[in-house]
Amino acid sequence: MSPMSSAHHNNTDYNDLPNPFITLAGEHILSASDWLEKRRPELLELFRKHIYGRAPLDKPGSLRFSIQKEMRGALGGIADIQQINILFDGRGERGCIQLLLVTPRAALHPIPCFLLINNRGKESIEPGDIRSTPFLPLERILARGYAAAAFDVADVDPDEHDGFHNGVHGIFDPPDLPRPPDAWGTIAAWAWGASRVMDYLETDPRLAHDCIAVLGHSRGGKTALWCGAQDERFALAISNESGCTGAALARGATGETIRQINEAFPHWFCSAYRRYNDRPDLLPVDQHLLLALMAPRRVYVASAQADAWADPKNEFLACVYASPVYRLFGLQGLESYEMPAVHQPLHAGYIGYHLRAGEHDLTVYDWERFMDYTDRHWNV
Ligand code: GTR
Repeated sequence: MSPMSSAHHNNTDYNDLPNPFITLAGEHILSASDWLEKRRPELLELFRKHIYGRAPLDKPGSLRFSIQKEMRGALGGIADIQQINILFDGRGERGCIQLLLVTPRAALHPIPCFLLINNRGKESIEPGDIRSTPFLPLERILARGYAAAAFDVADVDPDEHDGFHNGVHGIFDPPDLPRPPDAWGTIAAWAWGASRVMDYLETDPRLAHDCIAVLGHSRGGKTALWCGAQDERFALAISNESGCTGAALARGATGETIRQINEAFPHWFCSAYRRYNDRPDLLPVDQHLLLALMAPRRVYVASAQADAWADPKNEFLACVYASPVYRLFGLQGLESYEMPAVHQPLHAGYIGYHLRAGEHDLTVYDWERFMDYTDRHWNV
């Protein structure tokens, strides 16, 4: 495929990217409705089967919510804070995701909301000692009229390779071994957890349910993209430096490779993904198609200049190669196929992008740009 002529790349690998518009059966997709009816479900299935694994259930029948804590006028008077327990049962065991929900007191309803997939430790989102941090700059978020929600990934599945006994794998997986090659990994479990949080957010009448973004950094960014791809209730998925098996194309990778990620984190993806350790060229998908699964909703990819491991160039190129899918919907994906300079965000299209100076991290700069983007497009 050659969706663009102006992106700078010399690597012929990119010419072999799977074409968004040709189905496995060789059928050409020519309309947005065909994309949604035929190609989108096929791609979701390919990502499940070969990369993230298959969640054994969607919303559990046992799902229920209980408000545990409420604090009004917190953070120096500007915020109302709630902690909500999201509870579910399976095989006799109970799971609980503790959701932190922080809303601005001064807001006009309905309030747009960012849901952060938190991978910085549960203590950082405890309502009792909540404070603004660069990773979750609550004061800036509230001052700009947004609500912030956050849950910790460990509530869904601890980030360790224990043979899939703890977390939601232990709660929901059939006990018989061996696990099938497409059994869900930890990233898929966290994405499932973010959807259960959305189940709750939808019930809060103060929130703008059509303006909820799912956002994560690094492993959390991979999760945000896989969650948003599947769960169409999210209007926007934001990937901050998600890199390998997040926003970055696997073909032609200059940062982390599939082999490196599978060896360092054997629990993140399904075991079938290991087949591609040294052969990304054999994958029936690549990560531009993960971004394209957000269409016609929005997606935002953020890279950092010194974060070579997350492969800014391939993160940007995934946005470039996802853009033709937006065009099929009559929408602009990226506004430009030239990689922008640092601190020159591309905000006009349905795919937002920025390159920040500095290292691998989620910073106030990143948050401010995400909110610039949603201010511009959400009419808030
Ligand atoms: C790294 C991993 C990356 C990224 C990162 C993070 O060690 O190789 O894929 O997920 O951790 O989550 O900070």
